[in-house]
Amino acid sequence: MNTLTFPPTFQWGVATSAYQIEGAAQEGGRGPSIWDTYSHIPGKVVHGDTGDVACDHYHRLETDLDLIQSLGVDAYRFSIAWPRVQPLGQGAWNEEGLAFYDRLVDGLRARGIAPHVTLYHWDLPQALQDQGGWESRDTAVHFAEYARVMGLRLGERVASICTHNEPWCTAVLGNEQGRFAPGIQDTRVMLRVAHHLLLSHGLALQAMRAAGVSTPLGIVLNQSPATPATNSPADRALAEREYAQFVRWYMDPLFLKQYPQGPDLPVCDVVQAGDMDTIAQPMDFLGINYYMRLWCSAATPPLPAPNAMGVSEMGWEVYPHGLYELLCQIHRDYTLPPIFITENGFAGADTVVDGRVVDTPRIDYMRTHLQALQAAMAAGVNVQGFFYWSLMDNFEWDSGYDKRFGLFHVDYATQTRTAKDSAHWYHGLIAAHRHG
Ligand code: IFM
Repeated sequence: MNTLTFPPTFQWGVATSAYQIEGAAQEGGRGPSIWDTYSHIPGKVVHGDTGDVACDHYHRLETDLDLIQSLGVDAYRFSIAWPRVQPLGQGAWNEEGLAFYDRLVDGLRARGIAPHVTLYHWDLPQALQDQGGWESRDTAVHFAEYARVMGLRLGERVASICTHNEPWCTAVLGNEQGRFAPGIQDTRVMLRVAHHLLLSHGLALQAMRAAGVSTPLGIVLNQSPATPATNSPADRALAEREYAQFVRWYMDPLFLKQYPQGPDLPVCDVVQAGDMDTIAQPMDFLGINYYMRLWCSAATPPLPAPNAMGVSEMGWEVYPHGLYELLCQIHRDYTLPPIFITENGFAGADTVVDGRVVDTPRIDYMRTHLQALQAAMAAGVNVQGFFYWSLMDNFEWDSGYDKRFGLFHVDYATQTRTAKDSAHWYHGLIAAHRHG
């Protein structure tokens, strides 16, 4: 641990999202989201799991706030369920839902923890999906109004507001691969969705700023460097293409006002005059979620990744150096605002034995990724904080409750939270920084 030294102003945090922890899916006036619909379709989620109850966080807010505080973190990143505050995604607001987030924000502040808000972590109101979802430009307009209202309601009490979490996942997993809600498999739709997500981000920043919201505003992107499996032209071309579709498809519009272009790259058919200017609003911060690299082999069958440092329960290669590579690359390619690592985490086969969860691989994952982060900062990348994903085990989308990312183990039968060894390790790391 003593090899990890971060500046005294560095923000240590943990992250969650609404659908993954809240539960209370039909309570407090909440409307249905696309994940309620999707998770209830047989065969879509492992074991037929849904977010109906999840971690029951909605009912356990106060004790969960104490849990967060027990880690000694500076910051907590959470998302607002749009259908909880505006059940149809347009029109009437739900005061009971708004009051829940008031309590969350005020409870964090009372404990000395800075709230970091995400407006969209994939739970689109079903009523908007019924009108075309993100394929429709109107959804971007509704999102900007939602952002304006939330910015006015919470802005003065929170440390940051980010528009979208991982738009690549919404676009590609939800609308091209059909693995996530709403379960569409159509590349043309995916491209339209990606564009309207980016447009909605720009419109939301404009709307919040025009309303006088002075909170730091940004977006969160999942990013990975792309490694060609060999030095062959085919592998290198594949790596370039995958990087363009995964990273540059979002970064270039946001920072260079254009989509990547090339013979192998698709073209989006809904871009209107002025859209790229709208998308490229100045940002106060950029959130990066890093889990693994893109391993690119054009061979049939593909050459396997080396997996020298193992794989997580998700089957994801553990590759901490990729965080360093990625941060240095985007630092070279763009003029960036301050960066936060808004997610980084490990899914392990965690079990409680005699009240303890020994999760050494997670501690190794955190330590090695923080070392890579430290190296990137030493190389000049401006990173101001790190949020571990996740505070506690939760609903891992199409993997249901099978995959455990948390610092706290959750027994879903009893809703008992148990601190894993990694929670104690993280607490110690933060305390060591605090006390110099
Ligand atoms: O659980 C997800 C989260 O919702 C978004 N980023 C990746 C995490 C792990 O898959």
